[in-house]
Amino acid sequence: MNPWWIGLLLLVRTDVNYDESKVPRYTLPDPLRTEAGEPVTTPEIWFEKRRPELLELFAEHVYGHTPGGAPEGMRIVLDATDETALGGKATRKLYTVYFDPERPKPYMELLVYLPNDGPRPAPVFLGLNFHGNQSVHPDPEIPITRSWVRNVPERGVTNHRATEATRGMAASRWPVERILERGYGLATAYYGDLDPDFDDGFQNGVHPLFYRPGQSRPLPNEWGAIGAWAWGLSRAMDVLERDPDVDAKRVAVMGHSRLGKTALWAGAQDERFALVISNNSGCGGAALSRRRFGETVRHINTAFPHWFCENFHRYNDREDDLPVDQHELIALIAPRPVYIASAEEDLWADPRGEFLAALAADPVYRLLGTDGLATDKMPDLSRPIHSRIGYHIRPGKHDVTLYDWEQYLNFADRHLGKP
Ligand code: GTR
Repeated sequence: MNPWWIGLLLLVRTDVNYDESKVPRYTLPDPLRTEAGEPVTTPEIWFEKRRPELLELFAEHVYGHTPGGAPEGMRIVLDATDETALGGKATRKLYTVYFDPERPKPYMELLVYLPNDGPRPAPVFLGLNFHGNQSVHPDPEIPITRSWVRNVPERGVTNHRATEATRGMAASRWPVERILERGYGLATAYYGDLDPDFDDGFQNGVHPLFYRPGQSRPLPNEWGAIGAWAWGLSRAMDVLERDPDVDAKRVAVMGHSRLGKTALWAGAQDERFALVISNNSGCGGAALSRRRFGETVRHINTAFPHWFCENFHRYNDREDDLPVDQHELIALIAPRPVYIASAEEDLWADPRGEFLAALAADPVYRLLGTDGLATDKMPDLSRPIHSRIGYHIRPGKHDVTLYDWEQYLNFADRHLGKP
């Protein structure tokens, strides 16, 4: 029996702080000081010493270590090319990446649209999607994912298999025509091809590919789901690098929410990404963990025990003991352009904490000779800042909107060169 007040208690969670005056005092770790306490005063010390040290700390304590690079024998197959897609506006390429040379699974399907009107090779936005490639556009030629998907009863998805009715269900988050019109391509893959988003002890997805004899789950300091998704973005980059129609030096990696956390971690590790975009990524993404505003380390590790590495669970209610905080994740992207976007009503993701993390990454960007974040005050709603660290907060909820995309396109024009 479920007394009514349990429901009410769950609704008005008492363990979530949304009150700025209750944010505890905290001291952020200094990105410009090595673990041995030496100041980082030159780009050389940053790149040779501090950056590798921070990458190691994030791998060891937060996301887990990732096996390096592509698996031996990985195969990239171009299944189809259509130069008359979307009424002639686009060239559509369908790729499948087979990770295991012996077996058909796991694989990742990569959908690429390139503008027929734009320059070639084209700069490209790359992002993972939540419901299968067919969800990003009603285009009937996109294969419906055969991977495990989350149920969406309104679309007839009840047994974890995507249906025809899911075509274009996320189209509002992927303004494909607009992106093409601006001269960019779009590449996307389904995150569930890499690791289905539920806690199964890492038996499905790409993790088992890398188990050593006798190993049946990642060690406490080895990758969780976010690590696997980020690794998949790097494999998508492997594909884009080989596509002569893509300008691989101008690939922007973008993600929303848990996939925004993923985009940041991918961009931090893989310097081939020329630009990185975090859309409402929140806790474990762009937001400072030490603020404990909205979602906390405990909340996220409890609801999603498979996202981070096991070591990260040690920091539940012990944020001050973390050897890093999320501003240093942003700093790992320096001097490459990075964009942090928040939404006013998305308090769970702590918009102010996202802004403050961007600001605390600024000294690293400045050390490397860029303009960093061109303000030290949180901007008003819909007043985007497009310095090398970009930031905006827009009205509305946790989502990806056309407004967000317009900013990303403008930001990419500015920092990667207008196509
Ligand atoms: C929430 C989670 C957030 C965010 C979001 C999403 O439930 O608490 O950290 O990742 O899911 O990915 O949509």
